[in-house]
Amino acid sequence: MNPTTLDLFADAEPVQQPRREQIGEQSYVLRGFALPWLERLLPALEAVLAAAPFRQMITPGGFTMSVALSSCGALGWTTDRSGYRYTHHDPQTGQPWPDMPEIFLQLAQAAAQEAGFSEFLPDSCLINRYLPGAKMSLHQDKNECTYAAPIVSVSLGLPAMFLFGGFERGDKSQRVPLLHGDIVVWGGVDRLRYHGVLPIKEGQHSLLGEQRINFTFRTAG
Ligand code: MD3
Ligand code: FE
Repeated sequence: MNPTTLDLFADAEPVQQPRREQIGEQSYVLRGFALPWLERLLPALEAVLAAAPFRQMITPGGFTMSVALSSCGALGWTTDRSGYRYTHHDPQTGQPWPDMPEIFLQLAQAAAQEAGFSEFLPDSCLINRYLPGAKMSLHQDKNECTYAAPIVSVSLGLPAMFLFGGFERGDKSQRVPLLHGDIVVWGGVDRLRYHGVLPIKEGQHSLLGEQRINFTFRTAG
């Protein structure tokens, strides 16, 4: 055979995306990072949701959020007519939010480490559920007591188009597709960037059906 026509890649795998994409000075997408954890993550999620079911909350402006929420950990993010805040108790049950499962904490810390944040100790995990059509408008996360800690977000189920903006509402946003198993870590100088999620498109995910679930780990207290 003529060595110049030898196809070295004839039976190789297709080229993979880099495992870690940098989307900001201190922001990284870790593609597929959560996939090996799912077998342990999903049963823990079921247990949290049995104690604190998804519910739609009302914004201070009187609108019902399209995203349904739950939380685990010492603090849970809530909103009602009187404002956005973190609480120790689930306003719907009057009970403390469910403990953060050990496997949630381990995953969040492993992801933070991968992005250069080695001391991450989240006390809150907000669980967002998006059905097709649900969205999250451009906003900043400003209810936490410290901005020194990063935020870790885990995407499961249907894909989403994440908007990663600047420091003012009107700044241009970059669009970042987030797929099942992707984790994003934001910290440092990127912590107060505006961000949002475009309306989720109709679809069926093989494991989670017609929904997207996002975990957002934060140090809130
Ligand atoms: C980027 N959730 O719950 S991931 C939220 O996919 C929220 O459910 C989205 O925004 C979701 O507040 C986006 C989380 C996220 C959180 C904080 C950020 C992304 C961020 C702070 C700065 C930049
Ligand atoms: Fe946010």
